[in-house]
Amino acid sequence: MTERHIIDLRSDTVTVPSEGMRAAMAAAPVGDDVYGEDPTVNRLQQMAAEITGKEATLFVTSGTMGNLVAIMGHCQRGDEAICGSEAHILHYEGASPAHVANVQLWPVPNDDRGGIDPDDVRRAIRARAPYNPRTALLMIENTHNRCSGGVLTPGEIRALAGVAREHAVAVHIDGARIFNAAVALGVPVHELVADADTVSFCFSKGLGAPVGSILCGSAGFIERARRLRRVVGGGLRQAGVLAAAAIYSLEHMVDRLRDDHENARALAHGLAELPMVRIDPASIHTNIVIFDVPDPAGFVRALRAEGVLCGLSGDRVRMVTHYGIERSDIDDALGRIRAAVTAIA
Ligand code: TLP
Repeated sequence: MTERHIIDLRSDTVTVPSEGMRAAMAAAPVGDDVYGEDPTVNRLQQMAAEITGKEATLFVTSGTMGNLVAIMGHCQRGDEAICGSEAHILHYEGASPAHVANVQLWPVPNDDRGGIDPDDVRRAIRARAPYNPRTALLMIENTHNRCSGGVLTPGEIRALAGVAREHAVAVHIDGARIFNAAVALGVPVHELVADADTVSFCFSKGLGAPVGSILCGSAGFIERARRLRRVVGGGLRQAGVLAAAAIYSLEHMVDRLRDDHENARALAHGLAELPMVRIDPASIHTNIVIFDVPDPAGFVRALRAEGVLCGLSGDRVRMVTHYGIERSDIDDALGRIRAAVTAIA
């Protein structure tokens, strides 16, 4: 019997670099980036500035480092940062704000798409008093990981940023998957981030690079961030080999995110037809498919036995489409999931 191939839907982080990307990495001119002398890193940072419309940018190792350096740059020790109740920074970054930055997170409710009610932000901003924490930062996530890859529009972001601005609170966007949002809305990234002081986004998710994220903001902020990146061990030397993969991803991997979104929708429609799965396919706009089943951990185990890998998002099941997953894999996966569901039932 021939082995069935594994269909890995755990995350878009599992992508491996394509031949073209590897060739670009091998050919990259490099220098010491701690001295600011890596030409490929400098080129990437320039490209990211143009894409986001921010003055300056800084290549960092990961989305987690991008968010942490942003928090350290915007907040003093003992300050508070408001985030959504489902935010990645709150659930999955090792409590880095508390652990490293000595910043307290204050969650406000996320709706099903990852949206936040501006009135909740207004209520969460502390009055100035010697006994209150100082609210220094509002963090917005777009697309929203735990909220089914939900997309926030420029108007929604403007409304949230407007409340922050009234109270001199800075705004950071965790835009790990900002290109998914841009492609889903048909809006350029710079419009999505225009109202934020800083944004970080990742090359190592849907864009398919092996490593890397970038933090974007004003020239003064990025100058401070460069020092803070050093503090957390993120000052890399000949990082151009990594930046080359990131440049390649910006040049070749953005438009194909559309395929991931279509595959996610097809997956959601197929799942909706299965007994015991609860999902509204209309709620899927990007590449993250989250749904309810009676026994999520058992479901993930049963699918693993069928060669379909997926994971949990809280107490729900998560599947993510990405480079390397074709429409035929979705059809194949749905067949295997159907078999697993039938066996469980
Ligand atoms: N998300 C990962 C896991 O950590 C859950 C995934 O598989 O989706 N912000 C957002 C919105 C993210 O989804 C992630 C990674 C990060 C930040 C952190 O990025 P990395 O993993 O590069 O530190």
